[in-house]
Amino acid sequence: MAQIYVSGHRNPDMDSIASAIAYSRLKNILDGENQYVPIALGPLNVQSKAVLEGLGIPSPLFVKDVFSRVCSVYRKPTMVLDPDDPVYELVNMYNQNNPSVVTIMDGDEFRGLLSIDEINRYFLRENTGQRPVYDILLRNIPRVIKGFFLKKGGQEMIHAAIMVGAMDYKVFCRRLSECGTKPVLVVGNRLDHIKAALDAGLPGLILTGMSEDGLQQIDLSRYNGFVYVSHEDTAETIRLLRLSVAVDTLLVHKNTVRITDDMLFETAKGILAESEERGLPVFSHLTDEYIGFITRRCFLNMPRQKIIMVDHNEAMQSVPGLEDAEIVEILDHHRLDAPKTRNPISIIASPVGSTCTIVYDLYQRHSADLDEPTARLLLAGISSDTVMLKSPTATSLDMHAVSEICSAFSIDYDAFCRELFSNGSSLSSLDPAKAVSSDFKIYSECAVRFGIGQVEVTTFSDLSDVRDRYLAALESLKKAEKLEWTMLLVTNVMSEESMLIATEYKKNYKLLYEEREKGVYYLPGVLSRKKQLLPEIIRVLS
Ligand SMILES: [Mn+2]
Repeated sequence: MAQIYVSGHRNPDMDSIASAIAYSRLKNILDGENQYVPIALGPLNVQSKAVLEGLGIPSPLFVKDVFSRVCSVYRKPTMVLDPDDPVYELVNMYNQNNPSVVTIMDGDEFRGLLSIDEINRYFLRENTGQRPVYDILLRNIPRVIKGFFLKKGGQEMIHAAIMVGAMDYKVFCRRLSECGTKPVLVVGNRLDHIKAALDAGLPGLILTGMSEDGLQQIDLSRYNGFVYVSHEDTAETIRLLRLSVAVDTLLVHKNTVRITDDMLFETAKGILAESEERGLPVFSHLTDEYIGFITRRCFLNMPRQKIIMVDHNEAMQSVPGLEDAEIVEILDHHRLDAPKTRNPISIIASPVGSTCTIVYDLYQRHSADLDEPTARLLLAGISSDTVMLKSPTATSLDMHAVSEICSAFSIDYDAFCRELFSNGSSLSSLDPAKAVSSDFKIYSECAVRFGIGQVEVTTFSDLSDVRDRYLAALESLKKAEKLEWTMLLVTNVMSEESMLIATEYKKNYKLLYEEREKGVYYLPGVLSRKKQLLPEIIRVLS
């Protein structure tokens, strides 16, 4: 079951929030195979918050971006060994499961990753010319070689070479005396050799093919090393002894870049490509704990977050990381400037007053059950986007949806709108920075990047007093977003007209509107940013 995000635009307004929630609900009714989750790309505006609270509908999930990250591709460790475990077990894991890497954990502490490369290196190291020396961990011997300890000396770990006592007694004694570091001796039922080895103080003896009688005759009273009785023959005993070495000795610690689960897919892929390792460990960016590893196989396909765009279709107004995501559907009432998609998708775009009208229409078309909270939510979205159906963007379809919802749930539309716009305020009651940015849209036209915010008020009376503060807020937003022009459409929902506060734009231009004072224009009858203001701005730019 895939999780599919249903997302409105950045700086979400009532229509974006309402259509994302209501459309997710419809999709979940129609499609049981996937899970549709409404998301918000920023904090809700006052109106949306009040409507959701009033209807008892939870706020959408806040999502910062949809970049693909390591967290969706790393692999949890299933093959784990303790640093003391014998190489024998590691080799068995490879024979049975051929894992890409095996994790070495000392309790909760991450020690390293081992791959077939380290096993190869271990056996190659044995053939570098000199007699190899091993770290023999005594407690591993019975785990690997069938047999028992006749005596355990004081040392748990012995650093020694391995020697076989198969030669003639005299040759053997000479060899022993010539040895630099004393070896661990593997020897059969040869009592003279055994006695010489005990006297020479070798660190340990492994006896093969011993008779009961022979064992009785060995005097260990003055010997401090270990004696192990193997049930295997000499060749097999030596082979297994080399495999009893702890995996810890195979770990070579290098300073590699730390991979965390929040790292971007492409970044981690690049690091792994540069590295000579088969796998790199992954740590939680929150707790710093080891959580798994990445291998090259993790990066064959980038997992893409599936997303339905509602109430917008332009990448610039959409969730950051959209380029990593898979757009599966678009539901919108704006001009079309959608990103290229990889697969065929469904687009429902219609020049109606609100995306919620399209969602309402889809509920009708699918005869899906529309419950009262969702119906009221759609009504709020339509009324907000069309300014109570007064905006020139409002169509007969919007009006039809409103009248059907109102009659189905006996809603007094005037009272509904009065409550919906009761948060409408005056400019001086708002924080300029917030008012300018809360419903702010960025456009790119004629190679000019500019942005227009919109705010609804119930009076213009205080505009002159606060003009400078709003212009300053627009200037800093212009800088922060690296734009060439920023403006705020201040819409009076009562008198159905707007004022535009605009920063200076470099070229000589002349807006069709009357400039009432420096940077403030009067826009009679203008309620819609996209349908009325935007065409005029584009005209000026082109
Ligand atoms: Mn809309």
